Amino acid sequence: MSRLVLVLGDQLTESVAALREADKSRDVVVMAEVAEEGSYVPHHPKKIALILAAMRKFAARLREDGWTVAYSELDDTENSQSIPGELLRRAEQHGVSDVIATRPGEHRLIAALEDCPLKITLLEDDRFIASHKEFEEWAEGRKALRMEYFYREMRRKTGLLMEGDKPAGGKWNYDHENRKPAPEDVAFSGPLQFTPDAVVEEVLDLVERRFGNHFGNLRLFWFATDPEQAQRALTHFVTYALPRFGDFQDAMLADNRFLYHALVAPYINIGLLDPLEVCRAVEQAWKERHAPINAAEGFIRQIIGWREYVRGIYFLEGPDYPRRNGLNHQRKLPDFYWGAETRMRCVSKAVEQTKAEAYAHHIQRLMVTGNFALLAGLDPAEVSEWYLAVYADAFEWVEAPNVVGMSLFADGGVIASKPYVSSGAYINRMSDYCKGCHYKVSVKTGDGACPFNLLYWHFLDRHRDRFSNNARMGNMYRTWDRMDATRRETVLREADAFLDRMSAGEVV
Ligand code: FAD
Ligand code: DLZ
Ligand code: SF4
Repeated sequence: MSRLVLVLGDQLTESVAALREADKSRDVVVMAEVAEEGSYVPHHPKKIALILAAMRKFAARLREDGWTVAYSELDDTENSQSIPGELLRRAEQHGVSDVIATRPGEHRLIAALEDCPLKITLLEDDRFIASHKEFEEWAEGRKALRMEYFYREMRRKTGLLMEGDKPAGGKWNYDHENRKPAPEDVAFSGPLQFTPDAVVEEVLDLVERRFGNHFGNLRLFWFATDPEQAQRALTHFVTYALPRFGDFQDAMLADNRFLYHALVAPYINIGLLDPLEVCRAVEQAWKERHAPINAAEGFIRQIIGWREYVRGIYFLEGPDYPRRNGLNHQRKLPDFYWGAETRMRCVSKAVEQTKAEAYAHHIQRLMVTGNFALLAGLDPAEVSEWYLAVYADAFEWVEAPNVVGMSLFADGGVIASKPYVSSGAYINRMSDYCKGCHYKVSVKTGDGACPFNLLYWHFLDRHRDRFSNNARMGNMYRTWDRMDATRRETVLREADAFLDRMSAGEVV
């Protein structure tokens, strides 16, 4: 008896669990481009194009390799436009009722498959280093689930950057060597870019027609859309950018969108690159003395540490996690997140490049758009939806913990031990944004005061009950309390006025 084998748009590898379990000689692979997945949040057109182009190429490979593939194109008249709908249609067409699928990376889609009236077997997605069971065992009984300790377990498990049972170079973590401010010159011309071939061009036209109204520029489209291209993009990064990745990991430049970043997250997340192989390539560059330890460790930590850890948290915490609002923030997302004018140059530049590239690096996401959202008390659900929509690498299992947990502290401190908030001073130290800004980062109140400076104290003041006893925030509260009372009142009044103007739709 044959079965249907579901392969989703972020499961594009022959080694995905459902394909390993399937029988090429009799099972039917189901892949479906559907409007529901393209629009449950308004995904950036570049992200949709990446996924659909990579899906089409992957389906072609499977067919060449002897698989039977039932592939639904978005424009097919019979297309029911949802994943469960396409499974039902194919089940009827092929006279089967059994389906094997790799568990999706989003509770929404897992629930939809569980509700589908077919016999669906969900297999664990094992394209990760830690299984759910391993993560649960690690988390069991711990008071705090801090990434650093989990990361060490992953180093031991993989043997990456290990010398026997000791970390290479003598230290587990070179984080303090990853914080150089923005360099004058960047000696890397950016990620490898690919000219669209016929398959990609066809998808671009389709996406333009169907999702052209979504936020984001579709063209120039240059992403890799198959594993060979993605591998070349990785090699390009390791050769030309990795050696300086460590130093400038946290730096930001207004006119350089990529600095020394890898731009591989979209490829890893949809299955074009294997995370462990990516790490092995980076480790090899360190062994060959091509890259220093702070670069190799800094990069590998992001993948076997942060990436694995946030996935563990997403599934451990359960389906309500993405909707948490621990600080009860309710303010609506301002239009400047969707490209409307703002005078805050840091925010404007981060949004501008997000619109152009479906990309911003982690410090832009955390300390510019995320920091602002937290300081201004924006509704985490709206903020999270924005992140899920606008980044090419955004899938809920990785997006929600980073946004709801790490950036907005809306999970009540499961991920972060204190909120990532900063005044304008941090942004000024790590970037060149402030130089050309309408606001003055050195001005704390009055004309031209940087909004981050005002909102920083406003945040601390309105959450005093929650944070004043946090040992890591004591200094912040002591500084605030030492300010004279009139100054504190001015700061709070001006911060309120700024928020009111912003919420009224004025250009701020
Ligand atoms: P690099 O800076 O070159 O880093 C190397 C790799 O490490 C990345 O490719 C990625 O696979 C991994 N990585 C780095 N940081 C993280 C992290 N915090 N969590 C998981 N993986 C990480 N990453 C996503 O893949 N999808 C998201 O939706 C996403 N949303 C984010 C939202 C916020 C608020 C923040 C602060 C971070 C988010 N990240 C997300 C993590 C990080 O910003 C991106 O992985 C990174 O910017 C991708 O670009 P890159 O490939 O150039 O990464
Ligand atoms: C993100 C996305 C988009 C835009 N389109 C499709 C699609 O048409 N078909 C598909 O199978 N998958 C798509 N995806 C990826 C899914 O949304 C993703 O599998 C879930 O969010 C779980 O991570
Ligand atoms: Fe951003 Fe303030 Fe600097 Fe302007 S002055 S770029 S608002 S941090």
